[in-house]
Amino acid sequence: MGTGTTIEELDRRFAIAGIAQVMAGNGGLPTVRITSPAASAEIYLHGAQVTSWKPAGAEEVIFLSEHSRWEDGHAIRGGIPICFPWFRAKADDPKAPAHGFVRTKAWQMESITRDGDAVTVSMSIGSDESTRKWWPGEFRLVHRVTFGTELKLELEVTNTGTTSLRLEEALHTYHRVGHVDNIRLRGLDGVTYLDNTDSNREKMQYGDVVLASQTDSAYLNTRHALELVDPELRRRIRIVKENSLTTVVWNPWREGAQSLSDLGDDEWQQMVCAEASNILGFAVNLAPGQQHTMKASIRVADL
Ligand code: TA6
Repeated sequence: MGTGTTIEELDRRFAIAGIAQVMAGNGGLPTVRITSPAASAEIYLHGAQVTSWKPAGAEEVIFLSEHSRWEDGHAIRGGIPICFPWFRAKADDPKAPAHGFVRTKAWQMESITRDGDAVTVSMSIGSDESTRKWWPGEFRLVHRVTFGTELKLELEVTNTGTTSLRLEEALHTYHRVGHVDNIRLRGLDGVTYLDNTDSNREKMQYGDVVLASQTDSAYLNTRHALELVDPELRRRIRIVKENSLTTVVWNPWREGAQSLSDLGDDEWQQMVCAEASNILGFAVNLAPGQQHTMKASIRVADL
């Protein structure tokens, strides 16, 4: 259903009584609010961005900044932004929006379905005049998210054109943590990474990732699952991914947070980004008509 559709029409068309409702969220932006026996959650049409997931009996898993902007043309700070079709700055065009153009605009609602207590929301976006301004690719992108005792994300891209595409992608997940000083990220031991805080120098990870300063690391050629161990929130977050060969770990720390107007000066302490992705030398090449789906799933367990 088109982006010009009113929230009332979207709700009439897609809502599932008592389980999933389309309503005006922050900034009046259309959002799907889910309240099922398995989880409560929220996903905005703006960027098809998950902004909350709380499995029954557990605390909020996703970090969302209280200083986020909620308007067309701007990215939501927190949640799970989708970076596509490039990551960070566009290599050949510094004026292009960071992390691509799909996180700053409204997607189309495709469907809301229920399977037991799990609810799946699908949204899509495709190439048009506004995307061709930055990138010639013809594409259709679908974000399919299942909210239940597990959070499952699928980012499916189809090359709808007649020429091959080379694209980068990331599910830029902001995890809410007790305190970033005390967490450990397992699953990257022995993996090579590029340190973006040190001129992308190539380094080797030894043991768990422990954050003690600004961190912006791209782990290369890794399919490994991650485990985020959080002693303060007494939980482990298991992140499993598919068709993803890079993992980015990011925290701006104090100094980086001060340069971000949409992140509170102390909020960096309650977040860490762990991003299933395909970036840099692991960008995806897609022939005409071809489709590629990157998947990630998140599960919470007690420590
Ligand atoms: O994922 C890490 C990163 O690429 C960092 O380089 C940093 O820029 C971060 O994303 C946030 O980017 P944003 O454009 O959302 O401010």
